[in-house]
Amino acid sequence: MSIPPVVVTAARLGWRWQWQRLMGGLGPADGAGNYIRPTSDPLTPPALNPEELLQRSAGQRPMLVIGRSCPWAHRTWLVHQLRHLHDSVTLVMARADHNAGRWALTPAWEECETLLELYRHCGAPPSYRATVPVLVDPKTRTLLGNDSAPLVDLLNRWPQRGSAPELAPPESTDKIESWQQLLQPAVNDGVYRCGFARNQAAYDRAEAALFAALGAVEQSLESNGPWLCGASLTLADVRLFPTLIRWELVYAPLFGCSRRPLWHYPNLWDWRQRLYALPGVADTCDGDAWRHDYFGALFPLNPGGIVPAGPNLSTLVNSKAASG
Ligand SMILES: N[C@@H](CCC(=O)N[C@@H](CS)C(=O)NCC(=O)O)C(=O)O
Repeated sequence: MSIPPVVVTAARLGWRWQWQRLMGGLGPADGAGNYIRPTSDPLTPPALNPEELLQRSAGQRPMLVIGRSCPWAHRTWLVHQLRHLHDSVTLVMARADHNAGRWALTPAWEECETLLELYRHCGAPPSYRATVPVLVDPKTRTLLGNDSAPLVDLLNRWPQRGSAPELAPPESTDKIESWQQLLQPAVNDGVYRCGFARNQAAYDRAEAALFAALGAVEQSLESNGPWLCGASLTLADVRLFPTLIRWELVYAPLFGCSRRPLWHYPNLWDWRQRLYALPGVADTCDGDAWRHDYFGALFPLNPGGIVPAGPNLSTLVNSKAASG
């Protein structure tokens, strides 16, 4: 027996109403349906420098709390790896607890079993969002910063033993900043603006800005590569990589970033392979964790909870781009 059209229409309207409410749980939107990333007051003093911080904590190592699937945390993890900070900054991996919708700490730190408890323990105001990445001074129990863009800059200046690449050489500072101004809203946040858009027009705006920015990156790499700022790897590359390495696994299938596959951008494709091949970078990439956390946790985008089986990251980073 077929369902009467009026029942189908009512069910659709009811689901749509419910969906808008569920999407509100993922993040706020403006009146036109554009996703607006929630912000918290910055924790970081404006002129934070490693020497001052080390002095404050009597030389005790700070703790960098990250989560495997979070692209913002991934940026800080990359700098930790590339700058060989293993002996100077302790890395703590939080686990995404899908049912509770929060980050869990296993083992607990100072009896804090969740990131939220850690934030409160370190004096964050009750309304403060507990996000990764966060840099913590365990000696004074204070939060030193929880915004990935300035945190990578701070970690790049953190004293370490031995040689490591300088990711923000003075001659590239302006270029790094101008990439940040373009890519943070259009690409890093842009994929979320596509995925969390509340209507078609909001999605269309975000999607157009996203692919225009990818086009600009492709052109720049072609004329001035092999890295975003020219001859050497910088923080601009580090900030972009976590978004593009998740592309085929989560952003294209789940957030609708699928107008053109990345292999249609041969310079971008090679850039991603090159960065992935740098020592320590592959260790920061866990495709299974990304898939499980995104498809498992973002209920309004994937109510059935089914996690796709592929693609396998290794097949992507080891294959050639299409020509043309
Ligand atoms: N401003 C932050 C954003 C970090 C962020 O949104 N992290 C997400 C994970 S990808 C988070 O921890 N969300 C938890 C929440 O909002 O409660 C940055 O760039 O570091």
